[in-house]
Amino acid sequence: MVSDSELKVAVLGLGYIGLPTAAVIARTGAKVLGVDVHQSVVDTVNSGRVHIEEIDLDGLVSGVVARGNLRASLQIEPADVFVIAVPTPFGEDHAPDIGYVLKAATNVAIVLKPGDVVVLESTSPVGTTEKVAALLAELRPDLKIPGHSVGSPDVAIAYCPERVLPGRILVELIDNDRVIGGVTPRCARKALQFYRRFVRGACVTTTAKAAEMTKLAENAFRDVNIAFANELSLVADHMGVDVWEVIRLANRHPRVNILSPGPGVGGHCIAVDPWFLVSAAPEQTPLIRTAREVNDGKIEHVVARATAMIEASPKARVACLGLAFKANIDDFRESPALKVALELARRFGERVAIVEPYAAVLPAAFDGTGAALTDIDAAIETCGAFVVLVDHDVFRSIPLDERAEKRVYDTRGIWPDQPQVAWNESLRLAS
Ligand code: SAJ
Repeated sequence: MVSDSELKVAVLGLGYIGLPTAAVIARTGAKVLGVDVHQSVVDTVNSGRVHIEEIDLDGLVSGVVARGNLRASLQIEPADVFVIAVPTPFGEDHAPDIGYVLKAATNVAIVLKPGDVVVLESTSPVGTTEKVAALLAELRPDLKIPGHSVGSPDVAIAYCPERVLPGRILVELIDNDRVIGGVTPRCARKALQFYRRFVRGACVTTTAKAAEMTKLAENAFRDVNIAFANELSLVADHMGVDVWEVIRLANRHPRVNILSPGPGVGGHCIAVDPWFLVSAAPEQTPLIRTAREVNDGKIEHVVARATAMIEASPKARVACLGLAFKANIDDFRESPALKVALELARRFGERVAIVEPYAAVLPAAFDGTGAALTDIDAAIETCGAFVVLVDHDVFRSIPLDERAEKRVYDTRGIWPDQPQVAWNESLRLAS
């Protein structure tokens, strides 16, 4: 096995997963090349800076770039290990699009040589890693590709899903257990030797298909559980009961652990991945599909209740707190908070103040609505109504005396001490 400092790794895709992964591998002393299709990303990384917000990532990247262990390029180069971390979006019909994965594999094929290891980390429909192997076999008939040749194969191909939580990526990249699925058991063993270099958690080997489905199962599990909490919040709103109190009390049961309702489920993972299972096995997935629909439907419910509160306070300016898809991050992808705030901005225009400490300017979608980006102190001074959409720490820390007189619709339950006042009745009627 080559030493860490001799190892050459190419990471394809320098996004939320690829860049931290490349930096963590570079920290072991390996020579890492990050490959991305965007010149701006390549330039940013080569100057030692980052294009995404993630705790401690900027310091890590500037250090490994300065030491010459990480550099970025538009072009692939030969390496010992290739890690594919590109997006797998879905189309209008919720069918997954593995085009970027196949494009990355086509790139790898150009420089692949005997002894190399290829690992796919992108969340992918079951069977994708075998498609990657088939593509490599087609493009490189000179190499013995596992599953497509007899005798000992020249390269190893495996699937190892990322499992990191945005906001904790650098910690979880090291500490989380990893599931490593090989196209063959030998492939899994080769990939395991690579992950052992930087992962402290357990590395468990299996087949590529089982690893692919495991990743989808993890995110579908969370989606279904959040959908349960969101459905409870609909029932509680309908009944005029405080859902947060009910959940706190129910969770005192030793075998109950209800998650938190919110304005819906966002991000590029949990709101997307369950569809990969549904589209592959529609007849077998009524629960997973319904959970997706419940979580997406929560957005409309929140808009209706917020609208009722705003109409019941005709003179007040309204502050929408948060646009991010979850607390303490700058990621607005698939964000239910953004969708709700945008709809309220369209309905109530200049009355709406958007408070988002992680945004320097309002997203372009707000152009022409009349809503303005406002800081939290100005919002407290000028707004009479608050719609809490994201549980950022800075919102959570606002003491009661600064908001006791406000009308509040708190979709995240961050202010349990907020007085319940009569206008809540109008919210109940809207649900
Ligand atoms: N949410 C709730 N209520 C909760 C928990 C979350 O409404 O009780 C919402 C959040 O506000 C957010 C969405 O769900 O809008 C997703 O947030 P999250 O923190 O649950 O998950 P992600 O999308 O940031 O990361 C998930 C993680 N998967 C699991 O926890 C099973 C992470 O480990 C994965 O690596 C990541 O997806 C991914 O990349 O697949």
